Amino acid sequence: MKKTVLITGASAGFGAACARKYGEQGYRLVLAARRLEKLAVLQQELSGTECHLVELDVRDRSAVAGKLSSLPPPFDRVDILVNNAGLALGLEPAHETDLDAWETMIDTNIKGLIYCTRQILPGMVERGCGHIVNIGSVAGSTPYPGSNAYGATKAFVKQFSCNLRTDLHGTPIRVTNIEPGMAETEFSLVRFNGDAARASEVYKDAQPLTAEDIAATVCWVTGLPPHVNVNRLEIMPVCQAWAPFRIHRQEE
Ligand code: NDP
Ligand code: 8X3
Repeated sequence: MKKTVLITGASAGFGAACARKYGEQGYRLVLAARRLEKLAVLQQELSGTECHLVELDVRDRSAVAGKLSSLPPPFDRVDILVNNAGLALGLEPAHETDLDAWETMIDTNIKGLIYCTRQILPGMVERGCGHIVNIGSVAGSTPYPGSNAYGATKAFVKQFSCNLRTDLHGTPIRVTNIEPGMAETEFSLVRFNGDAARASEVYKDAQPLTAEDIAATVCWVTGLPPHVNVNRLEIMPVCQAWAPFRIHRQEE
């Protein structure tokens, strides 16, 4: 039977690539994001795929509840939820950062993710079928300068994913946290507030992951036999690795 996948943040980057990949594989799609016009273009591109678009700001708790509880059949039976909507804002050190930016990241990456999960999960449990894929980040495990609140939101996603697994023990529902490293999408453009030159510096002379790499990973994880649960999957481009510890030495 045809399965339904709901992807948040489907208007760009990983989310749009997941939509294309699941579309190719014959899934029915529920695509959510704030930029409805981008979703409409994607829907046109995916002609032949059953698509339902939802203009949604995941930070808006009542909109999430209202819109995701009133999906028209057959889109209302969500088999796979890809909690992908998210962002980083800025790279300033904690003492210089904009508190609004921290709040936006917390509202989107943490609160948006739990609103969507809480809305979709009961139906999965009732039907005895479902997979929640959260898009975390290497930043949820590895600190780096300027990651402050962003990394902390992804650490939440990592632990929340594990805790969901423990609550769902005894049900067939699967939960996976995908933790990508550097990938070229609109991510840096958003992080640097539309500064395209600064965003492109991030990827200069490197070979970052692509959105398609992550979509292939998400589809692979959800396509595994139903008794297999990938708990966490960290994925980096070969050109990226961890930094050494930094020692601040006193001046002579
Ligand atoms: P993009 O900026 O390309 O895409 C982000 C998507 O999230 C867009 O579709 C955007 O849609 C959506 N989004 C942002 N805020 C909201 C909101 N309030 N409500 C609904 N949708 C929202 O970035 P990526 O594809 O790279 O990022 C996807 C996820 O992957 C994020 O969670 C990010 O933290 C994570 N990630 C990214 C990495 C990277 O290097 N690119 C690495 C590791 C993790 P719209 O603006 O239309 O609402
Ligand atoms: C996005 C990857 O390294 O910029 O989560 O934090 S990174």
